[in-house]
Amino acid sequence: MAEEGIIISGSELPIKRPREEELEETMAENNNGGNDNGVSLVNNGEEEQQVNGLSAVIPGWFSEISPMWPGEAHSLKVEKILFQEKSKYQNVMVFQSATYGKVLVLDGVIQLTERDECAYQEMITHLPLSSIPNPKKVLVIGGGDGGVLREVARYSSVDQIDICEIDEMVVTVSKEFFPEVAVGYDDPRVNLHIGDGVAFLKAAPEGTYDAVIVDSSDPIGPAQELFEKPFFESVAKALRPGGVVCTQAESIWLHMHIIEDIVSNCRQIFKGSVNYAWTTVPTYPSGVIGFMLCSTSGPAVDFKNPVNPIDDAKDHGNAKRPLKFYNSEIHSAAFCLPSFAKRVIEPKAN
Ligand code: SPD
Repeated sequence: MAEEGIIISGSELPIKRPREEELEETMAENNNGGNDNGVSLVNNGEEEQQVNGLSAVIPGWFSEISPMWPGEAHSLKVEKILFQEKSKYQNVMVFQSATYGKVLVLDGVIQLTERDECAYQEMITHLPLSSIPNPKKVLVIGGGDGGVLREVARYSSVDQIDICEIDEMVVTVSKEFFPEVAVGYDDPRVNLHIGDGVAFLKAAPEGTYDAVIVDSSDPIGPAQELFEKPFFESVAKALRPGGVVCTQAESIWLHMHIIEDIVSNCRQIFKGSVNYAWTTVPTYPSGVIGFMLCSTSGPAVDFKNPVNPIDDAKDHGNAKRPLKFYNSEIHSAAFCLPSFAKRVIEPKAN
């Protein structure tokens, strides 16, 4: 029987769905006065910090506390805080960690680390782009750090790479502190638009893009609308027949209720293929992250069997380095779901 506040989300695992009021309570409890997600950013001081009576985990460590993953917090040892400022949209921070290189944090949530960013950026890009022949026009929504651009730039068939990032500070900070990620901006095919991705897509002429990649942060804060049905409708409209979208789609361990909603919306909107894939990223909550892959009606797309393999390409394009994470085997493996997730995501198959 489900406890109050616990919803069995169509699976045998008790997936906690934080109710609105629980989220608010958690945020209030963890509020450290400067961060909406209630993150404990702990100084390098000797004394254990107290945050509203709660122990601030371990001094000198960054702990990622958020109502999106209640009751747990991954921590990284901080060597030095390199940047911290509030942009128009969010808190932006960069710190040097002891074990993962430099880390980019938005509103208290890790977006990338130098050590494991390859896994996320390569997968969110190559899962969709290796699945269609000759992608030409690609749109990236979010992704202001430039890592997805770096990966899109590997495809010589691509002649236009548009990116719409809401927060200019993410772009400037990435260029300053993460040159190996922001190298994506050096490609002459890239057109950067600073603005709201939702509005950008609404205004895009119908059938413009071969692929849209939605590299968003989590659905609290500026990225919230990127997880909602009207946004997916705009994506479908902006894609050509048989065009593909790949969106950041959270963790099967933490967010099955969010994934269930995304899958249900996508099944209604995208009349081609609809698939969920996932991969490991050690510094993301629960150590995994998923991707929603869909195609519009038109030429069929089989995401599980890519027609445009990239991993044996000799030319690395403007990425200037070989792939670190992605390969054909990992592509196929990404679509293998644990049984509890399969029952929710692929109900017809069970
Ligand atoms: N929980 C954090 C998910 C962040 C996904 N976006 C990362 C941006 C990297 N380009």
